[in-house]
Amino acid sequence: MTDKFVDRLPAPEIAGVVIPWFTPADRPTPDRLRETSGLVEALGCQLGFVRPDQVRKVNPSYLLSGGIVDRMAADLEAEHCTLEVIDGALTPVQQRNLEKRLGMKVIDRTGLILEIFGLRARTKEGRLQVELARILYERSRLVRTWTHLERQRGGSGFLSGPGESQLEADRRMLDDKIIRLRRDLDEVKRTRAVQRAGRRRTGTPMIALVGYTNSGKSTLFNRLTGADVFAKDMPFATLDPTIRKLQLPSLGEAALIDTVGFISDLPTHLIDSFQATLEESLQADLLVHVRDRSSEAEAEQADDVMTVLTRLEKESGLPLPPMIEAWNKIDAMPEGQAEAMMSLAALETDTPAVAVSALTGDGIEALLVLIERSLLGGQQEIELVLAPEQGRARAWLHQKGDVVEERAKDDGASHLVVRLSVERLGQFRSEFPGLLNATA
Ligand SMILES: Nc1nc2c(ncn2[C@@H]2O[C@H](COP(=O)(O)OP(=O)(O)OP(=O)(O)O)[C@@H](O)[C@H]2O)c(=O)[nH]1
Ligand SMILES: [Mg+2]
Repeated sequence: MTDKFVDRLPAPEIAGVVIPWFTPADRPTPDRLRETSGLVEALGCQLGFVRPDQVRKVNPSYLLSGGIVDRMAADLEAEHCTLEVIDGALTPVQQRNLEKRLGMKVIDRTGLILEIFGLRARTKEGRLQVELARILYERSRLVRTWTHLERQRGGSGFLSGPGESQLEADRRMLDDKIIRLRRDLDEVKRTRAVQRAGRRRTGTPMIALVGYTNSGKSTLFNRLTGADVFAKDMPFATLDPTIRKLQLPSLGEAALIDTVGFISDLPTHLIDSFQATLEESLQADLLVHVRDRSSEAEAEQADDVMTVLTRLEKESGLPLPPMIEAWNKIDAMPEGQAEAMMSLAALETDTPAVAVSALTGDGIEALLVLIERSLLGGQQEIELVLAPEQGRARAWLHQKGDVVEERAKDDGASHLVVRLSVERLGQFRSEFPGLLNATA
């Protein structure tokens, strides 16, 4: 059962792609068509055809109406396609019915994104996360298939056919794998926490790039750090987080993180599995939201990014760090528009912004200045327990920080919640090493 997904698709496949839409509001834009084509190509497939199709009434067996499925079958044959991609969500039953009707493999948007992640994962952590996402996806399908079969057999009471026990066994096997993978991932998470603590101790501010896939995060990362990270015009070029040193004009050394991009309808299982990677960004002192201002779908993309971030914030319990925006790719705009974009960015007050081009280096100096200013202005709340003999640290915090809460514990220790500027926090860390980590 699971092997179906663990196996790579043999390349090159020729894919016929249908983007189902339901109401005028979700009619695919040219940008969405490009995004879908990019996803299919990122899988190493050739494009037979890409076509939006309106679903006026959902057909429970195929999602799409009989007429559309017939036309699809004809087009798939005419274009010599070997794979059908439905850029939407299929139930397991719909997927199986379509595969039977069309006589080829059918994958939906989640399946497509999981396949791409599978190709991109390079580090141990990346591979573990993708594997977990696949198995969670597979298991959710298994359960639904199973209940479906059960319903079909409904009323037969005690009947427990060989099919059902096989599915139960499959489910148990997947559960075992899930437990093993989560355990391995916990190990990775612990290693990361140790590395992070090391950076904290030295007081190095951490800055994370976040944004929609293909917005230019890696290009900006390379530009800012002089690194040579893989940046390419394709979705999910980056999967595993990379950290490099960055020199700020007056604060000196900082650490910059480049990480996986977001996409609309990011599969839930991927968010769950990539929690550790994504949370790395939430631990930063500052987020730089990289937006491709040359894209027509820019506003929706920014919304999608914020939706994922808010969800992560809720699930992890970690508050979102302060955020600024880098409005990227201004070189790809007509001159007048680029200038307008720059003035607009300067006026931005809610989330401070700078217009840049990661490609040409335009605006990079201004971005560095804004990063620095935001780090200095940023406040962070820390929570720690100080033993009675750590009176000097306590006095330091009272003098230089904003003590929000202080409680004396039975053993004479004090429990403190303190707000500090990022700069002060760095000073505290270097002056009193180990105090924050001990209670973190
Ligand atoms: N014209 C222009 N193109 C840019 C700019 N920045 C990045 N690009 C291009 O946009 C494409 C995607 O860039 P990446 O840096 O890989 O984007 P990313 O956000 O890291 O993408 P993922 O890792 O896939 O999420 C590449 O073809 C870049 O050359 C820019 O300022 N101007
Ligand atoms: Mg990248």
